[in-house]
Amino acid sequence: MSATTMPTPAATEGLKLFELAAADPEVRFSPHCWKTRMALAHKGLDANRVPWRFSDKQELAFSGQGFVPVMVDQGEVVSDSWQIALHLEQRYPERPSLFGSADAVPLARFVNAWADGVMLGAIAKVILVDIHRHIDVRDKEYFRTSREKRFGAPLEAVAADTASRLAELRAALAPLRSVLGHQEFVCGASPGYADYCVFGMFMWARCISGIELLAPDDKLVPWRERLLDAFGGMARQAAIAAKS
Ligand SMILES: N[C@@H](CCC(=O)N[C@@H](CS)C(=O)NCC(=O)O)C(=O)O
Repeated sequence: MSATTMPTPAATEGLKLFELAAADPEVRFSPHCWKTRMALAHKGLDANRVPWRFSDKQELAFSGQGFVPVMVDQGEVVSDSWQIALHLEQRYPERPSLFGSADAVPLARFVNAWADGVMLGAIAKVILVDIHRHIDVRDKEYFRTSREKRFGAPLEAVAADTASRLAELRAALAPLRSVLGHQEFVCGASPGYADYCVFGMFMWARCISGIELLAPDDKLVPWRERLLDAFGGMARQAAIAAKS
């Protein structure tokens, strides 16, 4: 049985994962938290998943920083999705490998950096207003202020021209499209952590926005479908924010 056909496991005792939640606590939309969800499923693990909001910074004080995902594994605290992936690989070597081999870790690091550096900003420009609409009322002011500072303009102005923003995103995805024209997954014949770094970005948009990022005939669609179906359809079944 390959990693992705393994059924979604039951919650694993001793593993706790703090995940960003929308106003609806079932909607967990952070791209980085999705990388970790997929990594856990790949390892056949699950965690007690705790909803966290931007305004709950003090709840992460124990981790020494203020961003999610934060994972607690048998009392050991690990923050940052990349560090969590490395931790899971090291702590659970007998379970399916996230990277294939130690030699492949640097390349996965590049894919993660590409997803964070190129995809995240391009997708944000499409879905910022939807994120603001669906987050908890206590988070709205912080989100608006911090993101308007980051993008240098009001959220509505950044996301105003959806067609142009989508065209920019789709152009930026060309390298991914080229790779997936030759192979089933970024990692080759079966998915690995590099796939989850990219897929997490799509899950971010899927969970929080009604806007479809890809054209129906995009070569990336079949790859995304395969990952939505992985682990017993875990990602496909994830709660999404109610369209309004
Ligand atoms: N490099 C970090 C990034 C984590 C990150 O930016 N998390 C966001 C949620 S997607 C967050 O916690 N933001 C809190 C804030 O903006 O105050 C990782 O990969 O885990």
